[in-house]
Amino acid sequence: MSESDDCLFCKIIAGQIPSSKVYEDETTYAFNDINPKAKVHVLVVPKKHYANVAELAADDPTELAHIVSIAQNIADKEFHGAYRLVFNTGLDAGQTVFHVHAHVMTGEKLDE
Ligand code: IU
Repeated sequence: MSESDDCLFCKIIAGQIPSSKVYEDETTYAFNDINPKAKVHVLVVPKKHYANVAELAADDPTELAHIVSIAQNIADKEFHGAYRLVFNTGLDAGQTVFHVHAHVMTGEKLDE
């Protein structure tokens, strides 16, 4: 079994678990967070499995830049280009799903 066989977000990307899709292209998938922390809270994930943003940045910085541009596009549409972008990295930082995901929070003025 490969590590991604047991990965929740790999299953969401594959359509084996339902999600509220916001955007999809060849390399990247975005869906609404099931437990939103802002009016608009989207998770943007590479289709290829990486455990965290450091692994993604080391292996495919172009995909990381692509994820940032998707975040920007969501925020341009939802809240005049203002957004918070978070990559929780490691258990002690609150990462609970070990398939890298950008939290894009927007749609309203955010607390500081
Ligand atoms: P974290 O950075 O790994 O803690 O973020 C995981 C996010 O995945 C968290 O905000 C959850 O609400 C979200 N999530 C989801 O959208 N759908 C799910 O089935 C599960 C978690 I489990």
